[in-house]
This record gives sequence, C-alpha cells and structure tokens, in this order.
Amino acid sequence: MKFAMCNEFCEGWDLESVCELAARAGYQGVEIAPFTLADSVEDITYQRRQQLRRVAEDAGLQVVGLHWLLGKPEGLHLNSPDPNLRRRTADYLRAEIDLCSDLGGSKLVIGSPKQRNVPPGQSYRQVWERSVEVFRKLAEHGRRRDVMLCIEPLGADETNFIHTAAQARSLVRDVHHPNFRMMLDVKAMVQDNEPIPEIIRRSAPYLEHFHANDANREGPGFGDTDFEPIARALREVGYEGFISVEALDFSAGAEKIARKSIEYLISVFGQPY
Ligand code: LER
Ligand code: MN
Repeated sequence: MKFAMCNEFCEGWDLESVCELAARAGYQGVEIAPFTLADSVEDITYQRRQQLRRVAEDAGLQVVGLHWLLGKPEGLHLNSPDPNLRRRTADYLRAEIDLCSDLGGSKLVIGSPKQRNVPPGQSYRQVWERSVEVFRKLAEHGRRRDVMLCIEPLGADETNFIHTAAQARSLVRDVHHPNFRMMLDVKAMVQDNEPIPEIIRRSAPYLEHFHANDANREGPGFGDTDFEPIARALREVGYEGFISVEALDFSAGAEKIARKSIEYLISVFGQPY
C-alpha cells in the first residue's frame, strides 16, 4: 500500500513545506486542494505548474491528484438552475483536469458536496441525468489528459447528491466511460447503510482512490474508527492505489496529523511498498 497526505490541513503552508513534512513523515504522495495554490486555477501559469511539479518530485513524492475542486472561486455549482453557472462550473472542472495532468497527477476527486447538491425545485432524476452527460464529457477530457475522475460518495450530512457508495456505483455504470470511476472516504462510509467491508467489496471493480480519516473527522488513528477490517477488505480485493490521509478537523496541527496518521496506517496496513 502507498500513503499520501492531503495538503490543506497544513493551513497556510507553501507546497515546499508541505512536501518536506510529507517526505519526512514517510508518505509517498501528496494530494492537492487547488484552492491552496490560487484563487482560480486559471491563473496558474504553465511555468508555475512545472515549478510545483518539481517541488513534489524533488521531495521524492508523487502528486496523486486534486480534491476540494470547487471551494474557490466562490459561487460555483454543478447543478445550479442557471445554465451559465453550470457551464462555468463544468469548464472550471475541465481546467482542473488540465492542472492535475500538468502537475503529474492522475486522480480528480469529485467531492465538493455543497456544489453538487440537488437544489430546491429540481428532481434527483433530472440532476442525475444531467450529471451523467456532464461527467461523460469531462471524462473524455480526462482520457486525453490521462486523468481519472473519481466520484466520492459523501455523507447525507454533507450533500443530498450521491451520499451512498451504491449511488456512486450506479453513476459510474451510467456514465460508462473508462475515465469515470469512484473513490471511498472512511468518514462517509461510516454513515452509509452497508457495512464498510461490504462497501469495499462491492465497489472494488470501480475503485480508484481512497481517503483515510476518522469518523470524528480527524486523521486516521485519532478516534475510534477501526481500520483493521478496512485494511483486510482492501487487501482482499487487491486494492493497489494510494491511501490518502484527509483530515477535516485540523485542530491537532499539521505536524501531528501527518505523523500520527501515518504511524497508525503503518500499524494496520504494514510498511508502504
Ligand atoms: C469532503 O468531506 C471530502 O471528503 C473531500 O474529499 C471533498 O473533496
Ligand atoms: Mn474525502
């Protein structure tokens, strides 16, 4: 198993310091939230992209991909009643596919729970059908840039669109494109109606990426979520992607989140390879 860490829990740090910490703590990869790089990814020049890519490479890390895609610029929404805003949001995701590829990454996490909600006045079915079309087009761009789009089921406390792994699997089947698959996130699986090992087994044919956190939204090993059955199921299905530490509660501080999370992951999964 290979381990990565998300960069946004290092609040306010530049990528160099993040990569230095990740490498020192023993991670093999870094996953980037684009809002930490610029207010709009469209402002990041090609030269800057190459510099950022070198920062990770020089630290011996792989850029896994991007997540928290629609936090900035403000106001983006995939399912807005306004067709211009929907188009602008899809165009922004397209620009993030390019950024991901330019940085050497290959996974684009479609999380952004608030910006994918089904708004009042629209039906789930309507949003579903439109999403299938939009994601298929974006996946085609992903194919050109060697980037895999990964839908992330998130708990019903975060979003009303794709809040179970079963829904994510159906969406992957409906989009039906080799560059549109799914990922799993532990704190979301805890809220799902299937047991976690069962989710992993059923999602395995579509599984591309994995976020590790505790049900309490801190890093893995910070609360009561037991990763033993998770590791067993991932091993059983032959998952070979990254396990990426994503804490949403940063109160422990970046150093401690980075170190304690990987210590716990190694104690459960064994040394990275
Ligand atoms: C949000 O809860 C989350 O898990 C992130 O990965 C969103 O992209
Ligand atoms: Mn996540």
